[in-house]
Amino acid sequence: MSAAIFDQVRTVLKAIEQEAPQTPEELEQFRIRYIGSKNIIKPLFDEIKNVANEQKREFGQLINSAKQAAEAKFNALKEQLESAADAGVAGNLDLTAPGEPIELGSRHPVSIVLNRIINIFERIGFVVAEGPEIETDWFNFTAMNTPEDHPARDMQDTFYLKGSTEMLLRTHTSPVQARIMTSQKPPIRVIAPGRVYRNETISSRSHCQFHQVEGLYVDEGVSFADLRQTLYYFASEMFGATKIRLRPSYFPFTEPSAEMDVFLGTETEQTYRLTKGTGWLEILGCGMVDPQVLENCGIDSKKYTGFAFGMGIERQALRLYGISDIRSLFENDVRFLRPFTAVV
Ligand code: 2NM
Repeated sequence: MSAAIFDQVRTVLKAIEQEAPQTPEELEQFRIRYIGSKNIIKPLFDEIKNVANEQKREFGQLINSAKQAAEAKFNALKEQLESAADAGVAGNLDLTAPGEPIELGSRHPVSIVLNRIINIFERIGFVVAEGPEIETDWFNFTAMNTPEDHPARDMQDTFYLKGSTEMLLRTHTSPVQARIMTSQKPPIRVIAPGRVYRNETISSRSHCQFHQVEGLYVDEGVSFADLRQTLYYFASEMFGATKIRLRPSYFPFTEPSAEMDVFLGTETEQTYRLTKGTGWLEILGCGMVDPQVLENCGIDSKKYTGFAFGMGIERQALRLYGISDIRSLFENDVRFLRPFTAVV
């Protein structure tokens, strides 16, 4: 009885040694037969109870050696087949084949316009300043002299963070200037470009997120004449304008406040349409920084004065490129955006 069982195991062992699977499919058959959950070695372990006591140890070792032989052979063959497969892939590669073409991107019209504006102001000593888009009520409104009951603070116009009356998405980039003024001493000459957020529910054409650039100059003796000359320089560089005009306006953070128009004339069809036949185009808002704003930010308003201005970028981009629908600036369809590459 015992001898027959021993022979049976030896036969299995010999079979394992003679097996020579060549393909992944054959190797899988090998695995199922000798290693898988229904392998043919497993039942042999049960035979141990039929083996004479003094031979049990030897029998156990014999079965284990069959089991180990199966596993060792499987692992070795598996590795061989895998490295052969890798070599096959490498062998099939045509290293001289032309590569996939890399498509070049292009600058977004908003970036092009923004970069031009920044560049114009950098040439006269302004430096770019940035700040967080999630702001506190204080930096966005209170520092900017916007009273508690001002309509801009309304939930209808401003996105507050969920459950908060204190944290909001900035509605302009003025909080960037407020942060600069509270942390630096004049002279301050900054230009603050960035994304701003307003809750515009009026129509599908109005957008809740757009880009703005604001400028600020604070020093001893900064005057309205400095404001006017700086903005004239900007208008001539940006639009080739030869004339500007300032019309009285109102902002909570400036006094006096003004709106600047540039003269483009009505010579061409485009300028006629753009200026509605008047030759004048409204570009930006500006003014002398309200002394209260300076004081709110810890700057002595008896010693220092400042001017500031701000404009929306999308609006300028639409005009400069004759784009008729603002939504095309947000859809990021490359077929629309690519033609602007040339204008960088
Ligand atoms: C505008 C118009 C007028 C402005 C004011 C300030 C600050 F921080 F100095 F008070 N920053 N930007 C300002 C002034 C912005 O945007 C139409």
